[in-house]
Amino acid sequence: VVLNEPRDGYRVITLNRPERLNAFNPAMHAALRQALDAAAADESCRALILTGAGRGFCAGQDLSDRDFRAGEIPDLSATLDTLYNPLVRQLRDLPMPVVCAVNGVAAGAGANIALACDIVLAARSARFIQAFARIGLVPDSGGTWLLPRLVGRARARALALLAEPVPAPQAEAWGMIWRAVEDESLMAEAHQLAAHLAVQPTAGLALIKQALDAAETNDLDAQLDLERDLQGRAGRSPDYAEGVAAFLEKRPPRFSGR
Ligand code: LHQ
Repeated sequence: VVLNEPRDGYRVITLNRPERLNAFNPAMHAALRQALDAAAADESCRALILTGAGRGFCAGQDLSDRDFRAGEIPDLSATLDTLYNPLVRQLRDLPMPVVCAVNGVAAGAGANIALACDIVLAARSARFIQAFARIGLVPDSGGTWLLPRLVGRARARALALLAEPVPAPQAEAWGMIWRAVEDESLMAEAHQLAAHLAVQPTAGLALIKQALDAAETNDLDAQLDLERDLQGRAGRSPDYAEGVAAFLEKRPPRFSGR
């Protein structure tokens, strides 16, 4: 249900239940978590691409799953606690950049998991739907936190309350994603980006992610202190030494990722 393809310096993780537009069931959650764990444990893996098989990226929770059928009273808090929330935390805490290649519709939790990635590329024909309100639910997987930060309060409210689709070019114009690209070139662009990131100072990039995440809740004073601490660590890294040496010697750097 999840494909894990190693490339030179990075991995492509593909949600693979195309007949259900890659909707999440427990097996897909487990396989995705395992693929992310394996990537995090592999020092030679310095970037990730997350994408979907077939015409969709991810339609969120599989609503045909037995546990979510009408008639049984589901414990959705438990579902979030055990499946979606750990996934979002894991994505956010990965010590390498994650490029999301949104190949088609991203709905419900599928939209918010895409938006939780570091750099979001989307095919022009893709769309993002906060589908939750259509079925009486609340945007989850970090959506209520992330959306207002990405697109502002007014758009976040309307998107969540109306559950209207946002086409990828609109998402780019609003700053919800990095770029919308031609459908045919989506994967080529994602690979180019991941291959570039895979030879950058990975440990430094992980510190950048940490700083930007903390900035969402820190005040300026706390953030200045954090920048001081993280820069201290970055300054002791072999890749900083290599970056400066390469600059002074007017040659391309060879970063180890450490
Ligand atoms: C699906 C799904 C799907 C099953 C398409 N499930 N089959 C967290 C915690 C706990 C519980 C609940 O949820 C959550 C978080 C959530 O994610 S809640 C939101 C769940 N997702 C949705 O409400 C989206 C439901 N899907 C749709 O609205 C549409 O399918 C979209 C807009 C994504 C795509 O529309 P179309 O391009 O017209 O495709 P389609 O509707 O024809 O779907 C293709 C097939 O995929 C179809 O099956 P079929 O056998 O008829 O070909 C759909 O039933 C199936 N599918 N989404 N979430």
